[in-house]
Amino acid sequence: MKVLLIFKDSVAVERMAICYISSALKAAGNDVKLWIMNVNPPEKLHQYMSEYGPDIVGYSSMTGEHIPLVALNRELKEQYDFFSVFGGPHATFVPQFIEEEASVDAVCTGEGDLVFPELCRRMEAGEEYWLTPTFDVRYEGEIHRNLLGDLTPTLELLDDPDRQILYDADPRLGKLGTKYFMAARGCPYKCSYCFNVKYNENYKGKGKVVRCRTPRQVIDEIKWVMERYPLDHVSFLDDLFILKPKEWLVEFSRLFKEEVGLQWSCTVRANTANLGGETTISMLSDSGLSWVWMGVECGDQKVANEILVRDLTNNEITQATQLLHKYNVGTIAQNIIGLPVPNPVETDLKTLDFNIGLRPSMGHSSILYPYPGSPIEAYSREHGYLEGEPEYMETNKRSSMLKFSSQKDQLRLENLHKLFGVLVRFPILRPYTEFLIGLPLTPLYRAIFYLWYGYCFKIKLAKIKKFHKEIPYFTGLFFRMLVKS
Ligand code: B12
Ligand code: SF4
Repeated sequence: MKVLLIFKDSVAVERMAICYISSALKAAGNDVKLWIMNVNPPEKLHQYMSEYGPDIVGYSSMTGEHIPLVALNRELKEQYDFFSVFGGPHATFVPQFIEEEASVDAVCTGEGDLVFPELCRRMEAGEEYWLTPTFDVRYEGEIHRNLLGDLTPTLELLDDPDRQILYDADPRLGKLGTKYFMAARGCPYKCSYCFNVKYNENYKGKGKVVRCRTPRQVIDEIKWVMERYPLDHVSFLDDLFILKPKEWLVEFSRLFKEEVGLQWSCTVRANTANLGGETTISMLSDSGLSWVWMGVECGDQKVANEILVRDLTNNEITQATQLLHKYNVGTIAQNIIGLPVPNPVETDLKTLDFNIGLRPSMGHSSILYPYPGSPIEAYSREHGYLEGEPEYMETNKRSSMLKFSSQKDQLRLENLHKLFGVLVRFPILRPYTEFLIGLPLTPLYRAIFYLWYGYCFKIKLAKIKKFHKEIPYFTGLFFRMLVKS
């Protein structure tokens, strides 16, 4: 089968879904090509479609991105004959969008590595492809909803992700000094704003939640990249990197230090960092761990535990931060503002103050987006903060979609989000915060937000050697993000 994969915009981060899907399809004998919307002019896609003539076009999409991708699919369907499949988080959590969109032939409602090649095989063999597990398929005017297949039992089974297809489709991505990897999938925690709660519910009884690749596989993947592309910093996208068994971390640290020898970063949860204790953090630091993403989320402990279901105390977060800093591991404190509470800005200012006290290497905040299927979506609806069918934007870095009692709060929290990192870094500005966030200067603050973000990542934390060469790429991204809705 000839399969054309399409996604919207890499935003400087590897789309691992594309790499895994591509390698699985190729291993099963399919021909696979990739089109990234932001990389090429749209008119070229028509030439590409005519020349390549794909049997299947597969779109990978998060919520928000699905809007331009569905529009593109509609347009392509008018001119070409192919089978269209949507996968990724939007298809997983809102599979019913197939009902509203007649141009969509199938949606993949979970992991695609094993089932997408099976769908292709059945189509090619003339078998009942509309009954393929995990897919909802439109066939002869009817939508067949099939049960989820099992989770891939272990990631060791999967072929190395096909990174080449990504770097060929977007050569500038291949030239960036930071590259992203994934050593494991899954997280058992129940944070109410995270996709994992619903995901684990959907897959209950269908396999292990947390699955790892072996340290050897991960190191070989990194070395494959090092031999072909510039690489200064290795960043892990795992939901919770530090969740791995101690022996996995020991083996990985040894191999990483001996065979890679670069700086790396990953995700931790404050209590897990504590549980790993001094020996783990000191070992990881010695292997090159230079900074971590750590969820702080909300400085109001009651809101953090009752609404965000964090199951952590502020004290644990403080101890974890101190432990990491003691071993020279920097921290990016991740926070969520604009929560469904009666006094959102007051709560957010508590979060700001807690962050100022923590003194992380970078304070970062996101505006709460109650993604479909997440417990916080249900909570927001039940408590009158979310109504109707909200239009999800492609990025949650812009404004809140919750309904607050005061219009002024919308502006204030949008502005606080933009200035959050700068305020954490320069506490001298704290007394002026309420004044600054009340000013109608959001476009300026938005520019400050992205510049600060870029500076912290590229210069302060990741220490990219040839950053000057990346400036044109990030300038383009900066303007794309400014206008993104
Ligand atoms: C890395 C990452 C990013 C990266 C790369 C994006 C990506 N999708 O890969 C970046 C930094 C760009 C990113 C950005 C955002 N992200 Co993000 N991100 C992740 C993260 C941590 C890992 C993604 C990943 O590689 N997963 C591993 C792969 C293998 O799994 P997968 O993507 O689900 O793909 C499997 C299936 O879905 C399916 N599949 C996928 N595509 C296709 C296509 C076809 C045709 C088929 C058949 C199957 C299929 O098969 C794949 C293999 O099994 C996930 C959480 C997670 N663990 O998934 C959040 C996640 C995807 N992100 C999320 C969000 C909300 C965002 C942002 C919108 C947040 C923001 N701050 O604005 C932005 C969007 C930015 C923008 N567009 O401007 C949400 C999405 C929720 C939703 N309903 O869409 C997630 C689920 C986390 C969460 N908060 O719950 N993100
Ligand atoms: S710890 Fe992180 S990955 Fe796990 S459920 Fe909570 S937010 Fe999601």
